[in-house]
Amino acid sequence: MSEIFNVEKIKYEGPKSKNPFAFKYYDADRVIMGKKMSEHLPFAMAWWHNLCAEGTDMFGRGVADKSFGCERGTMEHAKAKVDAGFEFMQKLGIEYFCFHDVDIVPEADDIKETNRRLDEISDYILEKMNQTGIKCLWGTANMFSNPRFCNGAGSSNSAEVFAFAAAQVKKALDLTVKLGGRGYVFWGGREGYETLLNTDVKFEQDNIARLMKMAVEYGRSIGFTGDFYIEPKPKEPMKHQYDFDAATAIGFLKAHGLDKDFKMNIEANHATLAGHTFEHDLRISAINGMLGSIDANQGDYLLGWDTDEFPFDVYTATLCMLEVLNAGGLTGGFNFDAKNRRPSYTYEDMFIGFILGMDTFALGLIKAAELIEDGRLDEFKKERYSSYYNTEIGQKILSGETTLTELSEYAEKLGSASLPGSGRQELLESIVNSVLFG
Ligand code: XUL
Ligand code: CO
Repeated sequence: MSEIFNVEKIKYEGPKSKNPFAFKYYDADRVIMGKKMSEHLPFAMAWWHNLCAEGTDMFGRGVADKSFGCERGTMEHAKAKVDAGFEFMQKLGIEYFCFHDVDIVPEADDIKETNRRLDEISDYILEKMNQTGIKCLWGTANMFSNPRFCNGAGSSNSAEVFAFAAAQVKKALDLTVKLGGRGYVFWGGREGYETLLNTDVKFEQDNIARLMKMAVEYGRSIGFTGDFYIEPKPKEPMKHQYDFDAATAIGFLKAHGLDKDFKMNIEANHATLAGHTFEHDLRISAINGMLGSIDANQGDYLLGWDTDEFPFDVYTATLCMLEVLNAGGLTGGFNFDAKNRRPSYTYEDMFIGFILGMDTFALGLIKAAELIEDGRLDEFKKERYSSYYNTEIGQKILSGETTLTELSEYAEKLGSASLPGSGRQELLESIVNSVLFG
């Protein structure tokens, strides 16, 4: 088959390389803390951004040509996207992909025809997977683009729309199992609301949980053993999205008894839109045993919406990888839910975007491992809480053997408390800098 991209396989050339089509830091076989980089970093290509999105925005149509020589909206085009995607992933050494149902086929007016197309294309994808060894990280259903989902999917006010959402989830689960996906994602899409004046929040949230429970039941019944994920996002497209952030989504899952089957898929740009750092949402997920997967991208400090940029911020990537390493890794992977800036519209830019993202996370991994080996951050944190371990009263608090009365007597005896130890934030920040740049 003739090649689509006029780019050679991307190789590791090291930090001194000036070749735009080479990795400077991502060296798949390099071992860091006992594991290969490629195992620490199961990277995935997002079908939607990479093979579908042409740079359309509110003010203008697409500038990137993703027709791959075919008429858009045809099955021939859908197959050309498969060819392009697999060539692209192979050339970059990307081992996984993620997809929505409607990324891989054009949606028909009748869902029966859409499902037939999905069967046809998934046979073709499976063939390519078997030829290349490339795997599926996760699948999902797009329940936000079709106008029927204008009031949400599981949270829709229409039972008919709810049924169509359920039908899509069922089919997307079938596809995910067929393609051996590691996980299945629920991104809230339009699960949220614009105004309380017309919204029964409890009714809508209970219905979302009903849909998720049915998904778990059905998924397990067809042999899906992977994790279900919620991908939290605070706003956009709806003003209020129910899965605001990791803490909110985890609370929702626990309240509905879904926490055993679900984990989080944390997207960097969603965390920052929620007013958190990326690493904050990773930590909240990890301490709840729910750090599953990552949508690797970044936002823009000056823009208040989801810009889905390829990650270049090494500082953030380092703090992210610190969370991931401390949590013992991901059961999912690192999906580049990222797109080129609109003026970077060529095939070459697609490769350069991935090289940037993969190198950024590779550097983050290298530096996070160095920070762990350095040990000063961990040591400081241990010392910071030491009064709970090396004083009698501290031990009693931890073991639950004390009471408000006893603590009150303790405080009264002392009369006034000394200040807690210094947080030394600036020192810790300078340690991070010296490990990054020293
Ligand atoms: C939207 C977003 C989605 C999910 C999958 O902001 O991140 O692409 O990752 O539906
Ligand atoms: Co995402």
